[in-house]
Amino acid sequence: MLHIDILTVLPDLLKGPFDHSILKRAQQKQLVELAIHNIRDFTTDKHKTTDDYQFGGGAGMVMMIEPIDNCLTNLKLNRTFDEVIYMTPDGEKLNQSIANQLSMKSNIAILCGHYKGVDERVRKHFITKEISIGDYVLSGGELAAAVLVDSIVRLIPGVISDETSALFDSFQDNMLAPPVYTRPEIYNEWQVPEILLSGHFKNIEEWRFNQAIERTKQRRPDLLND
Ligand code: 6GU
Repeated sequence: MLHIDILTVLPDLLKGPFDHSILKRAQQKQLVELAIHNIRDFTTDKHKTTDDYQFGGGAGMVMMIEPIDNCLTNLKLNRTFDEVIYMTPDGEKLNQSIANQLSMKSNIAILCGHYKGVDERVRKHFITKEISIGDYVLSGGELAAAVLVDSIVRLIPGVISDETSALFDSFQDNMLAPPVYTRPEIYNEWQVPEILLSGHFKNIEEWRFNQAIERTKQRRPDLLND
């Protein structure tokens, strides 16, 4: 079973996303174990300080190394991490391939950055992988970590009830997914494509494949070149 430890100064921000729908059921079915840890619990001073002014001056607080070291050291008593990931806008950009690889690991730790960032020595000595979720800046790594965890967990066999459905996701073959329709067949004179009602499974598959290629060509030609 995949076990994911998340280190954050804002644990409440992360509880919501993991407590609904697919992520909730995956935990109930014991296909994944998610544990959120408050870095503040691993401080040793009476003010429970997790960040401080940066050396050399400049605006913005920096997350201190000691509470993070204490938290990781404590977690390492129980497990050996395959990856210790730091969520940061200057990390490697998340894609389906990274999610696929991480879904096959056993133990992952995810450190959420906040404020101005984290003391560089944390990155140098504790972090094995740095991930960004795109070229824009978030206030902290928590929402990014929720995105990463969702992308990983839904790939674990058994998490999605229809076993094959994750295989047909957009990006899974470097291709976008084809359009989908449901009832009613006609709404405001807008018809569902005839072929989807035909019952010819082979023709439907072919139509979906062609639609996927067309959509990818139109919207994300860069994917076809990879
Ligand atoms: Cl991982 N963190 C923050 N703070 N901003 C981001 C990000 C991560 N990925 C994209 N923007």
